[in-house]
Amino acid sequence: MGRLATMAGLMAIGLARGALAQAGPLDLLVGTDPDRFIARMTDLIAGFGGPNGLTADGIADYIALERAGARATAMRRMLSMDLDGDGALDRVELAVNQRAAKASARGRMERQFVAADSDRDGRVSQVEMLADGQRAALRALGEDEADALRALMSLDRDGDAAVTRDEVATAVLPVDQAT
Ligand SMILES: [Ca+2]
Ligand SMILES: [Ca+2]
Repeated sequence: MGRLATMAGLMAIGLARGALAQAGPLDLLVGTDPDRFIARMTDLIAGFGGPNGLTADGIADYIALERAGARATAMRRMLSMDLDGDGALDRVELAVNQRAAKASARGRMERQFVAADSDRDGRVSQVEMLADGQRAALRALGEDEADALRALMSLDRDGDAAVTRDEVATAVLPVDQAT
């Protein structure tokens, strides 16, 4: 998308907004497509909301679960190469795994090993593996996005500490489309 198109998109969003007139952390979630945002929020409320809607605890659970999933995926990938089961990955183990892998995967395995081996001793220790997993978790759901998700609570118009789909829609759609 070119600069002009981006500007036009941002202006359209600005015009389309109801209560959410101020720029803020939520902009990251709303992006240029309020309908997509509302669909995502509807799923989030259905999955993590309580009887009255999505609470701060529900948002925290969602953030933690998304990050845990990404962390587990990264750590599982490393642990599946740990042939002697000591919880760490060394160069010999990496080489055996690379020989068994497709040629196209070998470079990626090398890159991931080097990225995880923070102290450059040729071994990914348990501590380094966990740290690598934490980095993967933050790549999957970064602090900016977490801040934006937490800012959803600012849409709680009736002050019951829970955000409903209607409150989300009211915030991002013109008044006549928000029901
Ligand atoms: Ca090992
Ligand atoms: Ca190391």
